[in-house]
Amino acid sequence: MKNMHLLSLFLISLLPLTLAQSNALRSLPYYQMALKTFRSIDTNRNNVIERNESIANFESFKQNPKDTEINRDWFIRRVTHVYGLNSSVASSLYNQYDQDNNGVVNETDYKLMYRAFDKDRNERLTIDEFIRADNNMLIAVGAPEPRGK
Ligand SMILES: [Ca+2]
Ligand SMILES: [Ca+2]
Ligand SMILES: [Ca+2]
Repeated sequence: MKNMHLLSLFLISLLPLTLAQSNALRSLPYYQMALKTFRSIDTNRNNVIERNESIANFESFKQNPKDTEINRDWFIRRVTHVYGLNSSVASSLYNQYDQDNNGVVNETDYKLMYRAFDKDRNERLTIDEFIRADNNMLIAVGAPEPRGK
């Protein structure tokens, strides 16, 4: 009985923490944009990006199924169209995606990004992990803050 009481105290004390965290998350400048990206990658809708979903996202981003990389021009076209970023910001974003700095974005870069985003290394990218990391990337490339957030 005493343990039950301790458990409920524990759960109650967690609640405000969770709410505070999500408020902090929502106040990030690119929250809506990052959430939109997260939803598009999380195809099984379990609020976690698994490694295979990240790879599937890479596959779907390529111009042609046979390509082994996402070429820069194609990336810029997609990103300017979907997110309304200008082409120089989109090009900088391509450089961010190119984690091993070899000039092209391929599956290796997606694996490195997955590892970098997965702060607690549990092979699951939560909304929290993804949105924070995606925000840092958008801040790094100087993306204009979306209006009317
Ligand atoms: Ca998922
Ligand atoms: Ca690369
Ligand atoms: Ca994680």
